Amino acid sequence: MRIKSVRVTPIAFRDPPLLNVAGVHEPWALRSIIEVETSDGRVGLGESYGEATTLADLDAIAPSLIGLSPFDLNALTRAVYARFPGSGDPAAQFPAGGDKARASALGAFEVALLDLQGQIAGLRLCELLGGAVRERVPYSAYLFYKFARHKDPAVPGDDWGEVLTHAQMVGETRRMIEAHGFGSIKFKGGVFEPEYEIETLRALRAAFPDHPLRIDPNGGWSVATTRRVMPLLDGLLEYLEDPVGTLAEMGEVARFAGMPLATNMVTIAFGHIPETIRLGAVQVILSDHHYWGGLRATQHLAQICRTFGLGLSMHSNSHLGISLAAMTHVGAAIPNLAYAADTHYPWQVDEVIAGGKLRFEGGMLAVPKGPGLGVTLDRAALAELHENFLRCGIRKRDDGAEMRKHQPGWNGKRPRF
Ligand code: GKR
Ligand code: MG
Repeated sequence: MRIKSVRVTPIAFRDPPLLNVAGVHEPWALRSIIEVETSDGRVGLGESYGEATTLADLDAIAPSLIGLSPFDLNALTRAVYARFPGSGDPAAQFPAGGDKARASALGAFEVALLDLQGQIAGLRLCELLGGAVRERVPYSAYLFYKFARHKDPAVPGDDWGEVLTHAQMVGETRRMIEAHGFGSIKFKGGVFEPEYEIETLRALRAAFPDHPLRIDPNGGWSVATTRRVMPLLDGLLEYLEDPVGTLAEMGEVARFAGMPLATNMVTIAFGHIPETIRLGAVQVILSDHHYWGGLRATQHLAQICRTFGLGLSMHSNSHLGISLAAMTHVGAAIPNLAYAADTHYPWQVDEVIAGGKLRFEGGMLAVPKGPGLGVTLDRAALAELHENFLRCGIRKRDDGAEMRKHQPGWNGKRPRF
């Protein structure tokens, strides 16, 4: 059985005005939906970034997949690498660093081929990855400060309202936890002065005394600022995520931090691991199959983390159900997944998979019942979300430009504090 056709459909879905160090989310988030069809009519699915550069890569690679066996992942790797000559070691099974576009393209197609393999074998994707060590994967409540609505009056509001105060954040968290049962809290910082955000954390600690807490300023603090606020964080956090913006700075912070440091910003490829270990800069890697090179690369990373005594969890951007299904399969197959994974999913009201949104229970997502990813496309929804993409005019995420509509003087400089 061979690959007969490959379709990449850009989509845009509604996204609330969530705040972060880079600015504020635009009204539309972009993704790409990948369909790889075999000669016998099966369709394997993938989901990835939807920016113009990713779409150009995926479209350029797609024709070279025609005729391949969906089991030939090494041929997939060669086809993907041919698009990026000179971007890294062509013999490396998984990209090494400095080649995020290549790793992202590989991850996008790899999931679709693994979905096909599962369908052909009649096995769930997690079984192809070695078997489920857990049937339900834990996720965390992912909290953001947010504006009440987008600047453009034509964009309909969401029903979360404004979240800028400690009390509003406690309300947001309560709603998120009541709806989905999450047992851990990830709080997106880098928006206000750290002392203010730590007050918000204290309010969360008081309201949810048993939920592990994390804050992620996305590299928005300087080393000096992080040193200043470290005593205030003492005893509050499960881990501190990307307080500062470079690997060297994370190494400096690690020398005085009283808690583990996590990252999805400074150790983002295999080639970064030796220096990460040398500096002792990071204790938890937040993997993301979208840019580490796929689900097998994520497993490979998990093994490296075990070898070096690092914790592992998963990072998220705004995404829909195909990505969540893929995360859940790999999360089910990784024995040393140490923390509840991040997901933006509860912020999304749109969906592209048949049957509507996947449901968390007790903060966990059950592995979709197979075969493969265990999810299929809702074609009407895909068409509608593609229409959104055509109409919305956004081709590259720009949280800073969106922020300037609210605060014209915004410059997005980092570290902000
Ligand atoms: O969606 O605003 C956001 C996040 O800040 C996202 O862009 C990050 O990639 O979630 C992410 C993170 O953990 O750093
Ligand atoms: Mg992060």
